[in-house]
Amino acid sequence: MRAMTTMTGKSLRILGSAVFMIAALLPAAGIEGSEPLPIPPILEFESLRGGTKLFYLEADEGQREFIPGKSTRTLGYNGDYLGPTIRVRRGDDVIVRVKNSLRNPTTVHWHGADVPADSDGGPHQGIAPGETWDADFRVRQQAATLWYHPHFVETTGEQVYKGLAGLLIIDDENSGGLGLPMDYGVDDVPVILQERKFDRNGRFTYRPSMSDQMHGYFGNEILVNGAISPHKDVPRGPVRLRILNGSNSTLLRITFDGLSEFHQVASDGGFLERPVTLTYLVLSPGERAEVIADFSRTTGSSVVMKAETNGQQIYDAVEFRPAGIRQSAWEPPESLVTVEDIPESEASKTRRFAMQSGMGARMTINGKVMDMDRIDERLRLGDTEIWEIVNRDGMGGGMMGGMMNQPHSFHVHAVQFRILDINGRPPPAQLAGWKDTVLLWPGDRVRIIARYDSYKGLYMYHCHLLEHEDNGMMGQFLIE
Ligand SMILES: [Cu+2]
Repeated sequence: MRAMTTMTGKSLRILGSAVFMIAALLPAAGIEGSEPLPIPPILEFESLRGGTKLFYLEADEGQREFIPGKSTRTLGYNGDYLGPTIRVRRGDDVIVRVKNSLRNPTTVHWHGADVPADSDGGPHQGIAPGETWDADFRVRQQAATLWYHPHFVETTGEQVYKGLAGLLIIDDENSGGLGLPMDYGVDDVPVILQERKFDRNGRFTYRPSMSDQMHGYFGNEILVNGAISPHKDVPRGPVRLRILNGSNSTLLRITFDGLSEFHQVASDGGFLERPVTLTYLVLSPGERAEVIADFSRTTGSSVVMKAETNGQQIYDAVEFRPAGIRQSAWEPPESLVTVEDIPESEASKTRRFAMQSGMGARMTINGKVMDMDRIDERLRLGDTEIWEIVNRDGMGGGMMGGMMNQPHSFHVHAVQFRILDINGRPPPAQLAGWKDTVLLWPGDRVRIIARYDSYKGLYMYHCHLLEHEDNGMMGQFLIE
């Protein structure tokens, strides 16, 4: 609970981004006695004949002392908590060989990746305990910060919660030449944020009550790459942070105490057209953002990344300690990439998806809970479609919908999409690039457009609040 402020007050539980209070009226005190920010290692690979890169992942049980003197039972890939960073280039042929050493079935899903359906790692690619599964794909998409995590039926929340997640970073021919920091672990730093609940004995408790299943499982600490309030020594210059909200259901509003602004350069699926200057950043579960924090602009010895939750907690997530020669102020490049528009006129169809709490703790899309044996939507390979998503758990939803003011986070497999509009208005610049997950505040209506032109096969769309996903807020689409 150290370095955390708990706020209460029902009046704050109101709609939209106003659920986040203005963070950081506290002084930028350093975090005393903290451990260094762990950096997930880059996973080594074997080169096969023909150049295919073969990576090995093993999901296993472990334990870690997140809280000194208290041992926590965890799950991890190739280690006790989280997993290594898998780093590949556009054009690579990749096999990831996954061994399941857990006691339960699992899968590994490549969130945001353009991969064949049978390598997607969705609920149909279950790996039984003791078994091994190969994901086999060619990297065809642009540079981006993606991630991987389990996606088995109804146990995704628990397995991710206990530690199964890692980053998948894609480089391409453009990404090295943009003048962005790219020294991994030094000035190009992964930041995996996960709100977690520890009990008095330091154990992860994952026993969602009915209310937790409806609203999401929140916590009392935030882990950053698996550490509580760690610190990171950084150069006194621009530092790129690859931020993932890896929480189960917690929305995060991120600010920097000691830096009045920062620059977002990439969203879920890759670079934005040009850097966007921000004072805060909101990420729902599953979303990523790459930002440049320019530590040449701070005179102090410490900048604290604050993470404020929609459960009204404010955490000191990580303390950055700039050191060394002050570099000149970072000049954002005029442009990063060209983000090609998908014209609405190209769309052959508009589909509608209503996200809504159902009976009990069941969660629905278009009134249905997930059924492995039901195909919800059939698409034609090569088609462009507009999907209109509405969060009915808002004001004015009637008896069923109006009871809850519940955000949702809509994720589509197989594609990166563009947001056409949010409640009829064009998205803000930081949401105008490639996305695979979009936050819907209560009552929101969001239209997205995508080309379903990669592979035939069965893929998922779902709420990325994992308690909602596990309780049925998921559907299947077949590209044929
Ligand atoms: Cu949801």
